[in-house]
Amino acid sequence: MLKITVALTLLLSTLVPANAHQEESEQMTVSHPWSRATAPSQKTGAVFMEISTKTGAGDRLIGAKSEDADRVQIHGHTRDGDIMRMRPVEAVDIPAKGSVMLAPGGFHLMLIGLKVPLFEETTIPITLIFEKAGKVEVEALIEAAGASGRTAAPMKMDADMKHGSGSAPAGSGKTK
Ligand SMILES: [Cu+2]
Repeated sequence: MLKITVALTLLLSTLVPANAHQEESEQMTVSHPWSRATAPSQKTGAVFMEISTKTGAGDRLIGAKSEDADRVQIHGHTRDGDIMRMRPVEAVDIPAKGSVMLAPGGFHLMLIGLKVPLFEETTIPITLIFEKAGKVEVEALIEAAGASGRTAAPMKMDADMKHGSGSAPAGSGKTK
């Protein structure tokens, strides 16, 4: 019986992809934290993940840090005309018994002043700071430089912008 269990465990650990890792604390689950490989000259990087609360109260991500970066900011995106710009935000609200996706095109953690290049298939330690849950340590997996991530949110910008791009029918709004 034991042999079967061991075999099964080995089989499972082979099947589960490396990016399925997650960190759990009493109040939080952080699923698949990941970032992209960087060139040696690149001093910034973005980290993505899914954060879920298990409690009925919700929580807020209010900060983050990493020993491999000078500082880590929480960034969001806002639309500025046709351009999506990222900018620091104070916090990310995690709804009660809900989850928030930090994904390309949306919220992310910005690594500023990277001390080491991020190499594919290594990890970078990140400390997440929550208002209620306190510190949660995660290891973000470094994926390929161009990775969009299993968790990538679909980019809807193109479709949305088409509304305004066509020219209005000639003479609309005017009477002859
Ligand atoms: Cu950013």
